[in-house]
Amino acid sequence: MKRVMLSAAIIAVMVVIGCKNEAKTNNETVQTEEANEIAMANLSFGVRGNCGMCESTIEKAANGVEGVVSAEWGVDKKKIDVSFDDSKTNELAIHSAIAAPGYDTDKVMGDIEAYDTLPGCCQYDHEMAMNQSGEENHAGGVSLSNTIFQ
Ligand SMILES: [Cu+2]
Repeated sequence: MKRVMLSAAIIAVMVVIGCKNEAKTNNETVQTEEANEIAMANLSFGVRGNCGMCESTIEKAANGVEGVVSAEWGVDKKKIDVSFDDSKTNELAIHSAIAAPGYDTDKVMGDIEAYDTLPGCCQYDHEMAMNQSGEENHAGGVSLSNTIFQ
């Protein structure tokens, strides 16, 4: 009879330890998910370009950066909206990726040799105002609105 009691006690202890371990694992999983959400950043900045072909080149360049989740460039405002995982890449890497095929951003000048090989219709004016609000604003020119938020 004593042996049976002892066995029951050992089983009870093991069950308690088992539950504690399980609870701990669940907490760790939740923390990892929170960390992933915090790492997402949104960014908008000016990029010069003329047409739909420019749009696909600019967006392809931005999307080619590891960690970029989405990139949308608008021909009217000369502005790109990018969502990215800021644990994998950063603002300057995205600007540089767009500059590589020849496009000016408001932080990095487009590669000059790449610009020269762009189709004629895509060889935008280097004086073009970028990151436009959509309203006429010749006096203001470039306005920086690089807000990174979660
Ligand atoms: Cu173009």
